[in-house]
Amino acid sequence: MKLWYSPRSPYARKCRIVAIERGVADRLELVTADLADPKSAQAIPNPLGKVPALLLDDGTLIIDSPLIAEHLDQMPGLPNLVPMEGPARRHATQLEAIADGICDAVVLANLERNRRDGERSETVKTQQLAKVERGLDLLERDAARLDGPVTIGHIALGCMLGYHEFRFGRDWRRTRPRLAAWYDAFARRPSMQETMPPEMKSA
Ligand SMILES: N[C@@H](CCC(=O)N[C@@H](CS)C(=O)NCC(=O)O)C(=O)O
Repeated sequence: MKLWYSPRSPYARKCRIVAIERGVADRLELVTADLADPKSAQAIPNPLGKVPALLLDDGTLIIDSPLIAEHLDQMPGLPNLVPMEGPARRHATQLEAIADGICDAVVLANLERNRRDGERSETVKTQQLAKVERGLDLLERDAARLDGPVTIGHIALGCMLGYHEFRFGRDWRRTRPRLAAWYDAFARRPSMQETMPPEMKSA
């Protein structure tokens, strides 16, 4: 099966980490997409032109990172990352949803600030960054709940914090010491290191 990804995409990174953590990464053929190059973006089999996109050997297309992650989690491999049911599942998938939602806001705020003069909306950028701040505050308040076995929620959170810091710097840490400490420890995992784009390491 083939996974289209771009190295900086936090959603694609989440799927690659799931594959590594579950010991199924060797089953994935990685296809790099350059989202800034229309030709490369058009080659992504996702009609929405987004990564990640997973194409199974039988031609089935799976898009949207939570669904791709769940598919990778259901393959035979190391212990699961998406709990099957009950409060554990709700907690893991809610954490994934808030982390992905913050990522969406970071992506939009970054797009907005990079627009040309005259096209940029400070209002949109400010609104998106306010979502990021509120989301990070919630995660800081709930940081005690991050203890326990690694799930898809932790992986999504690690990818989001890495991407946010890459785009908007380390200021977020000032008022979120518990989240920052959690991230620093989590970022040392081999799967996080292996999937970290070089420009993120030096950011
Ligand atoms: N909800 C999607 C979001 C994927 C997404 O927005 N990917 C970005 C890269 S970080 C993308 O492909 N953007 C290109 C575009 O929107 O044209 C997921 O979780 O997979």
